Amino acid sequence: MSVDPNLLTPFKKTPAGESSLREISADAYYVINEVVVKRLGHLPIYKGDFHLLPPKVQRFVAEKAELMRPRGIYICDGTEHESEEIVDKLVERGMLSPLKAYHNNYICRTDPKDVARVESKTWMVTNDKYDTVCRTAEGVEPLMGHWMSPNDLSTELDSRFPGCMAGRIMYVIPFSMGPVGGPLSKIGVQLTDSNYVVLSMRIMTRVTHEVFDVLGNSDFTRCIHSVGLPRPVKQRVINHWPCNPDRVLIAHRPPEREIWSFGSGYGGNSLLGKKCFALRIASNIAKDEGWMAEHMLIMGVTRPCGQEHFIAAAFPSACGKTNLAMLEPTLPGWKVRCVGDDIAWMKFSKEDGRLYAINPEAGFFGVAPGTSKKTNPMAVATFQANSIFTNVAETADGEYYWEGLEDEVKDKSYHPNSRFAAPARQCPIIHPKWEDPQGVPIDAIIFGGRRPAGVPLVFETNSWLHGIYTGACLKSETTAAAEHKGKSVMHDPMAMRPFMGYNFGKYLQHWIDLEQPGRIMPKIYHVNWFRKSAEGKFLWPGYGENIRVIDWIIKRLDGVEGIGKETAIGTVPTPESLNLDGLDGVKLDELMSVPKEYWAEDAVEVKNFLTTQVGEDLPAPIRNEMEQQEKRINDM
Ligand code: TSX
Ligand code: MN
Repeated sequence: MSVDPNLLTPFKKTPAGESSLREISADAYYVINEVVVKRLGHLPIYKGDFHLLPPKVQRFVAEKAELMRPRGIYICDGTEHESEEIVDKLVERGMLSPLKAYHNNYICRTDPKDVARVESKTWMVTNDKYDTVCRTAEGVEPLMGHWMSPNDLSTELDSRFPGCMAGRIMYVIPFSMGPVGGPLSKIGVQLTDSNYVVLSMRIMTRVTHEVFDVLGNSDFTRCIHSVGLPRPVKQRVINHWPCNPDRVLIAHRPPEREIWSFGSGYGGNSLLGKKCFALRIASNIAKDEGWMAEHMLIMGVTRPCGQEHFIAAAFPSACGKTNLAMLEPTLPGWKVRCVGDDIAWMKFSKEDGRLYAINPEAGFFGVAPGTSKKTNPMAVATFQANSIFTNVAETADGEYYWEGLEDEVKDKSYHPNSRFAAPARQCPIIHPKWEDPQGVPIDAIIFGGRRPAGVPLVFETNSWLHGIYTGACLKSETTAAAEHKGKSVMHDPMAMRPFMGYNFGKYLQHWIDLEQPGRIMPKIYHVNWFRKSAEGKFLWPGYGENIRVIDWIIKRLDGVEGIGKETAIGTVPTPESLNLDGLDGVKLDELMSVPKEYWAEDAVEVKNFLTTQVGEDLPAPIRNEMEQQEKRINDM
């Protein structure tokens, strides 16, 4: 069956900003309802009952089907049968192959041109440019946020989406970020022509028709995704992975709660619930509604005495966030349980004034290389079944392979950004409250980065405001792999640089505004597992030993006296206060030192960064924190 071409109107661009791709308004809908349904009537519905969708979802689906002209519609329901049906089809086609050493694990290889998030093609679309980016100094390219005008978006969409699903099935994925119906949760509906995306969304989000029942009063985020390769395909499809790398576009319309993604089937480009929705769009919703959408893990830490604390932590990439979220403590009697490894949605309770956090995701989409029984046994246990591996290598025995695994296998090709997608519920140390719709109460927020020099293992910030300032100054060492620039320390404010949904100055102001009478503000810390000696050796063993740092943090939360030494940047542990039982050779002085020369130079660099990048948008209280800290450093 195919679409009757006579029923397809050529796509018309509307003037001045309003893309004609806008969904039909509720008022206008009844007029054209018949037309839309008639058009849809010629489209086979491969699964699901269109008429059972809530009217606003019907309008969304019908309008976008008319635009993208798929050969049929498949309404996902999240059942096991659905997953089997799609997996079988993909295995038959060669897009997926079973990893025979495990139960229900599959491997998938992408087109080598489609292997990572594409920041340069990711845009926020707002009428006012300065709703997206800061008023940077003249000639300075904004580092956070990438703005496109609504008019330009119309042009870009009009040249990509009409007819882009020709010959393909359009999958309708109803999903919830957070437990379905929970007070902190949000609904999305993603349209996609990629069944890999369907399978991945089923792991990473909660895909179910139940979301339609809770759509009554609330709205949903509209997610439109296409691999951008209508049939008949003119290019060669590599690895059975359709994509259109030259035409990639990922655009967000925060006021409309809408996401358009074209040309890539990979990760954050195509699993729109994750970075696009749960961070970029959600941070906008959070600002409007008074809560927080952050790039943070959530962990529960239980001390030998049985008391538990919850910690949220933000790190730039390549700092081992997933490893920390599933930490195996080396100190006896301690227990860590994982609530989430990437994103935290947090809101202050009106009842007890504490900050409650949920993990909006349902799975882990982790970097595979470096993940092993040694570095993260709990992650390894999590992906033994029902997982999808993308761009990893496969051994002759039907096992996954990448660097860092126990057995060294040569000549196996995996990509450095290869990934596992695994259901969170399979994690042996997943927290019993990980799906509590109310969330868990956060006692401390940790920022961190890869800082080879100058930055102590841990320090406590002086106040909520000083903590925000410290988060705004977050930096981390990166390997500029492709450019062969070697390693360099880059700014990644709040670990949100690639995920900022709006003007970073306004984001900082939002954090400031969160401090209100009656609220119990979490204490804010900064950690650095990656400080090196003059000889280039790591000064801290890291991994499971990091529990010793968390022990100190919790003692500080408890108000234990005499364990902190004030410095210009915050409070570091006194030498005796860090539990080093059974650890030899840690050079504590070197690890904890706050060198004046380093921080004086850093103060200048940071001031330059905040002045040129945030400019007038930098809230006065943060500017004040910056000036106070510079003074303290100069007085050292
Ligand atoms: O994840 C890491 N964490 C956090 C763990 C809970 N990694 C890996 C980062 C890449 C994703 C680390 N690497 C950590 C760390 O705490 N620390 C280091 C640096 C390091 C590497 C090797 C050693 C020590 C430190 N090896 C020995 O000391 C023998
Ligand atoms: Mn992340």
